[in-house]
Amino acid sequence: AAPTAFAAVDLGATSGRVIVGRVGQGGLDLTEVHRFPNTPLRLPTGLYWNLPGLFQGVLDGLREAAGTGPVASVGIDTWAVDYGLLDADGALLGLPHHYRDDRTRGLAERVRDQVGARRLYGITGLQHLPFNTVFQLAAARDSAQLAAARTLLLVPDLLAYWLTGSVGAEITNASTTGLLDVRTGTWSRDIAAATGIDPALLPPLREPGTPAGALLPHVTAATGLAPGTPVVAVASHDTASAVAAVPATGAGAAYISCGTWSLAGLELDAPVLTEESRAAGFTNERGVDGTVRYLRNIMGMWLVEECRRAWAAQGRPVALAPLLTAAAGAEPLAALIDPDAPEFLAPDDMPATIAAACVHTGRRPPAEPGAVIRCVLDSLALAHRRVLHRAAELAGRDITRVHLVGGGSRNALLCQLTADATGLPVVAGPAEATAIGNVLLQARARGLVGGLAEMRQLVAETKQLRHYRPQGDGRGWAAAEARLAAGSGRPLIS
Ligand code: LRH
Repeated sequence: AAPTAFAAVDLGATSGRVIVGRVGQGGLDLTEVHRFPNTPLRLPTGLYWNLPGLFQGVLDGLREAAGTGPVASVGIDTWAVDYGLLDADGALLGLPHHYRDDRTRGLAERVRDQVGARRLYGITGLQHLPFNTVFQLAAARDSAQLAAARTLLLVPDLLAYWLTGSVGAEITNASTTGLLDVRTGTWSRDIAAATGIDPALLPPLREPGTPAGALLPHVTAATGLAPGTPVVAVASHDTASAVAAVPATGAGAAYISCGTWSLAGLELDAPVLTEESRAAGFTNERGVDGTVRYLRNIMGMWLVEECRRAWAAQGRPVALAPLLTAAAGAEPLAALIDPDAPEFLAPDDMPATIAAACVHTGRRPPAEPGAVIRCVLDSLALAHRRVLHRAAELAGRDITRVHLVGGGSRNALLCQLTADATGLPVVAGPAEATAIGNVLLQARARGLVGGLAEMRQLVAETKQLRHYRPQGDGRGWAAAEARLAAGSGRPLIS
């Protein structure tokens, strides 16, 4: 039989894409058919996603997908936590806020302390991040918008609703809201009550691989896809899709899903909800088949991208390849930052913010762009080391290798530095893990592939992976970590 084609919609913080994935006869083949920018909108009331614009990009991409031949189904994944609200008529009440909007700063800590940090963690298992949905809703508590709202839809569920008219909450992404009970996999009435959120806003949960409706007639007319084409709930949290496609076979694997964020951790079959784990800032998000993504968010390539954006505004050259060559030649471990310091979440001027952080920890700030990028990559590698070693301790696991997937896996310098810093071999790729996870969940819903292990085997067999061996004895990294912690005046991870 000919391979079956699936359309994967994958929206990231800076761009969206539609990919056609063909699965069959032991093959797995991806073609990007459309890519469009995702540019946040700054309005008087805050920072937003231009969701109607993104939806148009999705429709354009689906039309391209239809142009390649029959498409069996559509799946959607995006970044986590952000949502839109529907009124009683099913109309969207305003644009979704961007998670980097600053309206939850300070408030998130207050809500956490009111409800109780341990109680929140014991139920939701989530790393405290100021933008978790529960805190965004707390910031909207007295708004006219929330008063009119009847349904909350996370971004991929909202796009699926616009495509199908059908409403649901896919569970991997629901697990990032701070409103899901990670132990039972159901919405937590307890947390909703404690934070004053009406539980009626929260739609029925969907497991990845289950139906999410069929394309509406006006959508099939606009795209050329066949009438009744199903939308499948994939692992709609992009990180969940990426982890599902990590080509790990056997025990001992850790992963880093590296794009705008670096999500570093382990796949477990049960959450770790201890006080130590909470204090160390680990999250227990839900993965495919009830697995747990035990990881920590690390500020990832955002740091690099924001430097490039600032330099571009100054008319300086910002092509990535020459910057990485310059970074490779720059002095190692000269300047270091804690990438997770809150000032890096949404600064006006990233290079200046990095320089100020170096001064604060008593280091000479990097001057040239190459040195700035080296500072960022060294600091990310050090954060990978810190987080993976702590994850292994807290989960009682041994790590023997690191799978680095996502766009960051194309960055050979970052891969090598991560191997050196962690002292572990790094297997890099695939860069398009998220789209692959999206496609494979759809293929699985059709019975074309089996469980997670079989999906990963297929990725390992069909994708080109690169291997990085650790160099050096790691002593330089240990000393750098100690220096950074001393300069920061606080532990970098507890
Ligand atoms: C990565 C990601 C991450 C979330 C963040 C908001 O794209 O989904 O897993 O924490 O965006």
